[in-house]
Amino acid sequence: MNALALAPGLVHCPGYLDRSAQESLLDDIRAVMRAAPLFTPRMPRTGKPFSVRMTNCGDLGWVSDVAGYRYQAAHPDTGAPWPAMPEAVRRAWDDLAGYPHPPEACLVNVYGPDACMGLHQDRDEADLAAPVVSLSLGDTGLFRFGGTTRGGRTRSIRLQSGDALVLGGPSRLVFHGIDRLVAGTSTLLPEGGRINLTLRRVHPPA
Ligand code: MD3
Ligand code: FE
Repeated sequence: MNALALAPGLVHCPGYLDRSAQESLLDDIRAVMRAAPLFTPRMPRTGKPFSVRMTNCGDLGWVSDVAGYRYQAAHPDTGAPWPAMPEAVRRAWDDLAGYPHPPEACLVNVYGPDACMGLHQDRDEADLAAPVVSLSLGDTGLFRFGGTTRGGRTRSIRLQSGDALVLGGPSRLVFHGIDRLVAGTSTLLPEGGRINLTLRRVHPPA
């Protein structure tokens, strides 16, 4: 496996999933989206919608609405439990996370051609000892990351279809986001756009 350490605890694995593994994972995620339809998250307080739509699989899902950000066991619109995490998602965690407990949540972010995600930290998880593992499908996303305080210098890399990213240790709390997509860079999604999965541990192990 090709693994590039971009910062302590931040590892980029370009081409982690080959084309057939991407197609198979996409089938799994389409089934997740049928069971748990995409929802539009909103900013706490203001209610401003995100440009990215989301769903989840696994025991817990990340949601955001006017009341705040949180993990919960039920879909915010249907009230149904989240569908199970596909086997391939679990395998990627076991392969990449280096953490001896299974992921509890897999957030699925769906980007249309003009969607982006502003710089933020992921700190809604009580278990910050576990890494976050990200898998990218579809058009290339320009991923920006900085340090653990806002306003420092940042770097940017291209996340292509099939790439994995592991964010752990000193990089677990770095500021990061997606500036934009690069249209026409993948044929995986016929309609264009990008899907990103983030595999997360929420609670410290019992
Ligand atoms: C660095 N997603 O869902 S994935 C997110 O491509 C999120 O949809 C982006 O940021 C996306 O919160 C970026 C890469 C990523 C994911 C989680 C991280 C980077 C991270 C958690 C901590 C530090
Ligand atoms: Fe994030």
